[in-house]
Amino acid sequence: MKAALIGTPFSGKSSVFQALTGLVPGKKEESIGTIKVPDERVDRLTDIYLPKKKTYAEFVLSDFNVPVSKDTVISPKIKNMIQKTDLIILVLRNFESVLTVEGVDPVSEYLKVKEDLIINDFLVVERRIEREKKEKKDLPEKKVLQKLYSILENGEFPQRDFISEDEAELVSNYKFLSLKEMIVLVNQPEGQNQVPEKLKRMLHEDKVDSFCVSAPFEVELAELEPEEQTEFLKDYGLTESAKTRFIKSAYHSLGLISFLTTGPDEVRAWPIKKGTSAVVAAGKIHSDIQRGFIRAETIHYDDFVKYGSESECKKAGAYRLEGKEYSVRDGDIVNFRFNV
Ligand SMILES: Nc1nc2c(ncn2[C@@H]2O[C@H](COP(=O)(O)OP(=O)(O)OP(=O)(O)O)[C@@H](O)[C@H]2O)c(=O)[nH]1
Ligand SMILES: [Mg+2]
Repeated sequence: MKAALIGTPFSGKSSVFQALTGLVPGKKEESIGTIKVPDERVDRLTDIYLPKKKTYAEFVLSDFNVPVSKDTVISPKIKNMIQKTDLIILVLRNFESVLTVEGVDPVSEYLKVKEDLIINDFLVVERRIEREKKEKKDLPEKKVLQKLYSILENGEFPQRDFISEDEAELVSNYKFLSLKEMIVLVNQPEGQNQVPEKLKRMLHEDKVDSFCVSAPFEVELAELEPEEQTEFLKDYGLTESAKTRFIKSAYHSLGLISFLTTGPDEVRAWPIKKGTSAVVAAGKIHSDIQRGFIRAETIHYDDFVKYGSESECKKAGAYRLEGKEYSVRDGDIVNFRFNV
């Protein structure tokens, strides 16, 4: 899964990048880092299978170092980058900064970015509908475009449940920005642990997940050993790091779950969207496995722990042979049988 940081200049994007990945962004145009998703199921299965390698689910995070115009943070480069990502992380500045003459106004920052994302898509939809009229062609996605037109025209985000997955698929080529999942991080002084009320209400209405961070505090925290981190957080009345909150929020916003694979080579967690069928999940591992899919041998992690081994699971009836359409569950340990 890919995620990308956007926001006004000096809002703290690069500091957030450092806190989440542990890497200091360089001078390059794009800095890339990974965020591994801690998963005790992977740890426990690794202790049992002793594989050569263990691999957690991960997010690949991008931070951009490109000039942003005064009028919009969605410059052509940023737009291009958003189109390629699964998740936008918008950082809003809610602290006084000597680096800019702009005042502190996270609500306006949010509304401006929202407007820019929406206008961008509205113009694309409008142009496409106009062209279709001229060409007198009936586009298969016409209805979806008309739906989008009416929502975007009102300056609203198309809600996730407003178009079905099939409809979204029909317009996937357009790479609409306003259909991307987004999380808002409000960067504010340490000790202020609440998103300002007005902003919170707006984000709630827009179905956008949010939480606040103090980026410099989180950078310092990320440099500590895990045990020290717990103490440090407690001193500030917190229980979770920004990294932990980000992972939870990203899984929630993107509707993700993880399934697991085991073996002598690798124990691994794979992030997929809730509701993904077994055959599509197989394709995440390799296209050959999807193409030659026969069955998904499945044991749920909880059953594996309860009965202690694969053979005990079989005796207890907890070992299942699932077909292509089986909807993979969080914590399923899957072995795909395939033939190519
Ligand atoms: N007081 C305060 N300073 C912060 C906070 N977050 C970031 N800063 C400082 O603000 C400056 C800009 O932070 P960056 O993380 O570089 O912000 P950015 O959004 O990446 O900035 P650009 O990439 O230049 O647009 C740095 O000096 C940070 O140390 C904060 O929450 N409070
Ligand atoms: Mg930066």
